Amino acid sequence: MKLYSYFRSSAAYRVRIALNLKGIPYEMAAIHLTKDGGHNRRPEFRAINPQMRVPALEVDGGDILMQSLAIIEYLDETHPKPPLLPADPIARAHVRAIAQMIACDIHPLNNVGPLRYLKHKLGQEQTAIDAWYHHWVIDGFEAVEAVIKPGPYAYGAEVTLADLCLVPQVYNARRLKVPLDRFPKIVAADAACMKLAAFDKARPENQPDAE
Ligand SMILES: N[C@@H](CCC(=O)N[C@@H](CS)C(=O)NCC(=O)O)C(=O)O
Repeated sequence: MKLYSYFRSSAAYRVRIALNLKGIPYEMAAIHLTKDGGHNRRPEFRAINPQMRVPALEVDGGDILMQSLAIIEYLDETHPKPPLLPADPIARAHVRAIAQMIACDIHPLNNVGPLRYLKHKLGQEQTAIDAWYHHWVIDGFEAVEAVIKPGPYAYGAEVTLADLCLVPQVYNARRLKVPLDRFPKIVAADAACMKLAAFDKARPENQPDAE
């Protein structure tokens, strides 16, 4: 498999964790998201992913998959051990909800494209952009904090899809200096995950394209 990734991309980070947890070997193609206006906007990458975003995963047979949650569910279906969704349908729905609170509601507001638009098209100062970033992370984390059940992971005793979304979002929040002291459950679940080699190996700092 070949993963199109960028060390700081939290969506790619989710997929790196899944690949590591499943023990799936993969080749990495680094796509720089900021250099020269973003190498993801070049025609050759657009041909790979028309959305011009990472991650994209080329699977055996040549198909190219997009969207981290779809990729992770594909990996979970094709490599069921360890499962990333609980067996119980109610628990599955809760885990998917936590994942989507982060991937669909927090992350898109803080993504490279919208932040660049705020700066270059809407002429916002960096302080206003940082305030925007902090606001949406804190707003989203308040809800996530209310629903997660660390035990020690975000939804119980096993790592789930919820953790794969939570850990990269916490990494981003720390990088942008969002205070996390109001979110003890989030911090505890993140710390539990970071003790696992699969999460450690997926960290941005441990990627070949890290700067
Ligand atoms: N919903 C998508 C989000 C993918 C995404 O937006 N990736 C970001 C990096 S985290 C990206 O490639 N941004 C490039 C850009 O906006 O120019 C997923 O979960 O895969």
